[in-house]
Amino acid sequence: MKLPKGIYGITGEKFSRGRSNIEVVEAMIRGGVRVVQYREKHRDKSIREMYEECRLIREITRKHGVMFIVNDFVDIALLTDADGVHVGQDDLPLAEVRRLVGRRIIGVSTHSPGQADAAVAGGADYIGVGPIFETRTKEDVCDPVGFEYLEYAARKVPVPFVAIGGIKAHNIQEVVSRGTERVCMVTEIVGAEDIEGTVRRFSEIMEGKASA
Ligand code: TZP
Ligand code: MG
Repeated sequence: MKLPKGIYGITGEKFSRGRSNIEVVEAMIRGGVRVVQYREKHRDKSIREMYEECRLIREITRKHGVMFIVNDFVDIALLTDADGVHVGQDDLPLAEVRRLVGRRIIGVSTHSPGQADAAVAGGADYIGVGPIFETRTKEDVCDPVGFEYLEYAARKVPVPFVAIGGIKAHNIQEVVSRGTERVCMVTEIVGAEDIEGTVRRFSEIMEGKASA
């Protein structure tokens, strides 16, 4: 299974204006996302709650043929039969994650060409590239990586990559024009009043059917 092109949907309940992760996922799918990542950094949410949410999201995504990826929690990914997991540079080492998940998809967040090369050599199925712009959505985020790294990813990285971090309506075109086929936005989508319409519009921009 290969990471689909287009908008990569990701949860972020803290930014979703009181709507649950489940409601947000349903709206994103109606808007046309082909992949959903469960990302939950709430310290007040129990593992049990996250597991139950993932079970539901797995059911919903499966019904619609949408890929489902779990951030950080390899155990929850396996128990809910997710299609894959996403890990950062400070999470479990890629080789160990591979031992646990077998043939499932592994995505790795990267912030430099060196990290991209290491992730590819280590068997990552796709990489995250970012933050492209400044963002306050993620705690302890590094400085923006700049277009140079984005262009490196577009030209040299042999696995799919998804651009992330501070991407909005006013700058998505700039990201797409540098060879990006997959884009992830957290606040711009989960915080939108009309999530479904927003995803549809960004998908059209990515397909070149609309301009921002
Ligand atoms: N990884 C790098 S930046 C980021 C993550 C999870 C947050 C992106 O959020 P936003 O709201 O799209 O800037
Ligand atoms: Mg992580």
